Amino acid sequence: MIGSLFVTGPAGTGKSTFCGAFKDWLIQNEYDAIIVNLDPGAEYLPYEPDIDIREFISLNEVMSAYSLGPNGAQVVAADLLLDNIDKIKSKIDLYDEYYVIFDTPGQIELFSFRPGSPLLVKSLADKKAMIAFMADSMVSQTPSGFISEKMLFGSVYSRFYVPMMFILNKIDLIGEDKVKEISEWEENPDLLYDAFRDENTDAVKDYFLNVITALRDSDIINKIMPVSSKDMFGFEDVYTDMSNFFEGGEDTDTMYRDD
Ligand SMILES: Nc1nc2c(ncn2[C@@H]2O[C@H](COP(=O)(O)OP(=O)(O)OP(=O)(O)O)[C@@H](O)[C@H]2O)c(=O)[nH]1
Ligand SMILES: [Mg+2]
Repeated sequence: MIGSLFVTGPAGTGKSTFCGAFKDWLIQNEYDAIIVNLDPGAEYLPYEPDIDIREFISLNEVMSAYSLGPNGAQVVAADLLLDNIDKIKSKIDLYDEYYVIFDTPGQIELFSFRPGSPLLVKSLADKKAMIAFMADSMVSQTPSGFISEKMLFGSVYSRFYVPMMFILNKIDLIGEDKVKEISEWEENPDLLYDAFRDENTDAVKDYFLNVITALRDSDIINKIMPVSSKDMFGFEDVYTDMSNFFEGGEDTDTMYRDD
């Protein structure tokens, strides 16, 4: 593999759609790419996975073997991923000069907040891992929504400590002016703070002011990538950031390298 891009984010933000569309974009631009589906509970995927965890783990079998409902079974299935690392890895090893895109479960906690999650990423990615955090534009268009997505982004970062991109997906739903406004919050967190204060006059302001300051000072507020997976918009920037990190071009603007 050239490198691995793990796509995570809250449920329904467009992770699977992004994986499929970004793979198509890479292939159209003559880069080789595969998708690995790591969601054992996926009933429908908007792409054909090249490697599929459902080949090794069946949610229905987990439910009956452990006498669990669907949510409990998802948690056990997420932990069972670790037992299947070697099988997935040996399949990935067949794709030498490929970008590997990992689609992860709908519930972000199943990918990010299980005890074995960091080991999973480390084992599958050979130190060449990036995380694409998918945020939904509809949520991020309010200051409080944007801050909450950034806090979640920081929370994921604290689990893996690999470079991350903040992808603002579904921008086709909010229009150019809103995208510009969100980008301005990113560039100037003081504007974000003012907008937040206008929105939440009753909020515990010191807490959020400190959060915004901490996010800014730690580079967690740094750069967003506006994308529409539906329209295949913004993929060039995602590719540039990803390839810069994997192939040692210019330093990536996103987060810290792990070497
Ligand atoms: N308008 C618009 N809709 C999108 C975009 N990307 C995804 N969607 C829609 O958002 C919905 C959820 O997309 P998915 O790709 O299944 O999202 P997901 O994050 O993989 O969802 P889970 O795995 O279930 O958490 C679908 O109806 C998609 O068609 C986009 O860029 N623009
Ligand atoms: Mg999905």
